[in-house]
Amino acid sequence: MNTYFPDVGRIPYEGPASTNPLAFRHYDADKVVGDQTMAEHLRFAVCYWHSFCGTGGDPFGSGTRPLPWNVDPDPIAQAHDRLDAAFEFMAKLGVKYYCFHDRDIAPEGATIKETNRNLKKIVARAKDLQKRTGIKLLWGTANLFGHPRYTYGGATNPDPLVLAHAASQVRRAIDATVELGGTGYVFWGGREGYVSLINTDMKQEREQLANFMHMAVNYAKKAGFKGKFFIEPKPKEPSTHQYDFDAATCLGYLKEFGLEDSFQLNIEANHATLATHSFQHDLTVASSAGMLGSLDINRGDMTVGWDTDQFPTDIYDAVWAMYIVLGQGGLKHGGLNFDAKVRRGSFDSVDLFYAHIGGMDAFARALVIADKLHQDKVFKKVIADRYAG
Ligand code: XUL
Ligand code: CO
Repeated sequence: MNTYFPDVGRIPYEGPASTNPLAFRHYDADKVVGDQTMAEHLRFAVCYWHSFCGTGGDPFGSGTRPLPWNVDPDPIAQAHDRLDAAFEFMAKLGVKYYCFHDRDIAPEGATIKETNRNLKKIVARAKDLQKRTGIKLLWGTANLFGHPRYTYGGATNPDPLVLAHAASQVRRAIDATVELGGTGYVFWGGREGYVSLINTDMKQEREQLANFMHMAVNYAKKAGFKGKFFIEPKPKEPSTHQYDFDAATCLGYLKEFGLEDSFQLNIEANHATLATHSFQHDLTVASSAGMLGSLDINRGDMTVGWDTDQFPTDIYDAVWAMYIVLGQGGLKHGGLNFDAKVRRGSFDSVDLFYAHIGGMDAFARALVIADKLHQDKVFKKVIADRYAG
C-alpha cells in the first residue's frame, strides 16, 4: 500500500528535540502513562469525511484538494480507491481507529436496493482491509443531512416517507457498524431541529426523534450490536436550532424519553464553543453524569461564530479534556475522533499528515500533563478543602 502517499513512510516517534515535520515529538504509541500505553489511552480515530471526502471548498469558493482517490468515473471503483487511500494513510500515521458516515464510504445508488448493495460491497472490502492492517472501526453513523430529501430533517421529518427512508438507512448503517466491529454508533442531528417555529410542531418532532432512537436501540439489539449509542450535541448549523443543543440538553432529553441506559454523549470541542460553552464545560457536564462516551477533538476559531473544525493545537484545551477522561477512568466504547479538516490553503497531500501529527502530539503531551495533575492531586485537594464543610 504505497499508492496515494508515496513520499511518506511510517511516521516515527523522534522525541521533543526533533525538527522533522513528519515525526512525532510527543506521541510515542507504546509509552506507558499510568496504567496504559499512550495508544490505549488516546484511541485516536481518523475521520473519513473530512480527510477523504472533504474538497477544501467553502461557501465562497470551490475545492482545492486534488483527492486522487476520488477521480474514477465508476462510483464503486472510486469508493474502493478511497478506502485504499484511507487505510494507507492510517497505517502510515499509526492510528488504530476510524469513523465514517455510511455515505462517506459508499455512494448512494439510483434505488434504495442499489444503495444498500453498494454499502454491503464496500463494507466487505473495509472488513478485509481492517483484517490486513489491524485498524478498527471506532464508530459508524448515517448521513441524514446531506441528501435533498432530508432538507426538513430525517428522524424529525413531517413526511412519513422520508422518516421511513431515514429509518431504513439507519438500520443499514447499524448493520455496517456491527459487521465492522464498531464499538459506538453516533446520532448527530444536523437537520433534526427547526429553521422557524412558525411552521414547526416542536412537541411532535422531539417525540418523533425519541421514537426513532428507541427503534434504533431495539433493532441494534437484534442485530447483535454490543457497543453504545452516542448523541453528539450541537446547538445550530445547519439548523437554526438543533434539538441536541448541548450536553445538558441531551442528558435531559435522554431522561425524558427513557433512553439514558442505551446512550452516552460524544462531545465535540467546536460544538461546545458554538453553544457558548467551553469544551471543558460540556465534557464536565457529560462526565459528571457518568455519560461521557467519546470525543470529537477539533477546535473552533474564537473570532468566528461557526463550525470551522480545525485540528486541535491548544494545549490547555487538550489538557482539560484528558484530565476529565482520565478522571473517569477512560473511554470504554469511544475514543478521540479527529472531526477536523485541513484549511483551504493546505492542499498538498502531505498537509493531512502534518495536521494529524500536530493534533496527536498536542493530545499526547496533554495526556502526560493530565496524568501528572491527577498524581499531584492539586486540584482534587483544592476542591476537597473547598467543600469540606
Ligand atoms: C457535524 C459533525 C458530524 C458528526 C457526525 O458538525 O460533527 O460530522 O461528527 O455526523
Ligand atoms: Co462531530
